[in-house]
Amino acid sequence: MGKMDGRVAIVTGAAQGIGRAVARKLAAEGATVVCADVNGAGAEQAAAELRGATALEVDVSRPDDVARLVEGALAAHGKVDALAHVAAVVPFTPWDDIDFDEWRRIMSINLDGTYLVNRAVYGPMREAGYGRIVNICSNVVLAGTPNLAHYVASKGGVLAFTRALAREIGKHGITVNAVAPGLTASEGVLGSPHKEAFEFVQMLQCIPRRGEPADIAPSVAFLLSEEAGWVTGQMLVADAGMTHN
Ligand code: 4PL
Repeated sequence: MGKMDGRVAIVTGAAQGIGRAVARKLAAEGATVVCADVNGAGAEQAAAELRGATALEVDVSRPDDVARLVEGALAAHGKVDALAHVAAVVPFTPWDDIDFDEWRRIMSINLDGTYLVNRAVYGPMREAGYGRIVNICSNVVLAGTPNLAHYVASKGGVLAFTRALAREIGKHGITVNAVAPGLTASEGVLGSPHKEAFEFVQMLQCIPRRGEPADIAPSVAFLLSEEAGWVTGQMLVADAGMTHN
């Protein structure tokens, strides 16, 4: 018996990192998972290891792709109960190098993507009178971490949007929450200069070890479960106590 038994969940960014760990956790809790990622082959691989899961190649910054995602989920599984919106890019760009193209690139994927995917699942969730949405934020909105001002701005947008949307659609039985990880050993982070920050970040955590994607997934699963229905518009910080909000 799992907390997601009988539920259909879309996970964006499911090919790697936190998204992949969330897809595994939701499947382990009984969900039928739709694995979406801009890396279509990676999404297929993620789905292949999960019973009943399907995969779709989706660029969350493209309205047509996102429409196809929700249509595909409905065609394959008949409903969308839950969304874990994890897809995002984690840049490492010193302030001197953030030109407008780089700013727009991050906003387009991280913030426009959040709007598009939340907007697209809203239709079927409203019709069903039930929905659970979790958007992945980051504790950088509390810490002001350097070398990613555009990313910090995009995640600040994700947090404020999550709160605002929760207020509007709670009356339809839909909750909207954010999970804010700290520095996590995802493929994206490990392939960037952020990996040099683990030692420093561990000094700030209450629990002094490297955060892994599997450390984040249970918080997402809780907020996507039916029993979390009295919690909405909140940010759950899963960062080993590095920050407080
Ligand atoms: C504490 O989300 O939360 C670096 C890079 N350090 O992306 C993050 C911390 C990074 C973070 C993050």
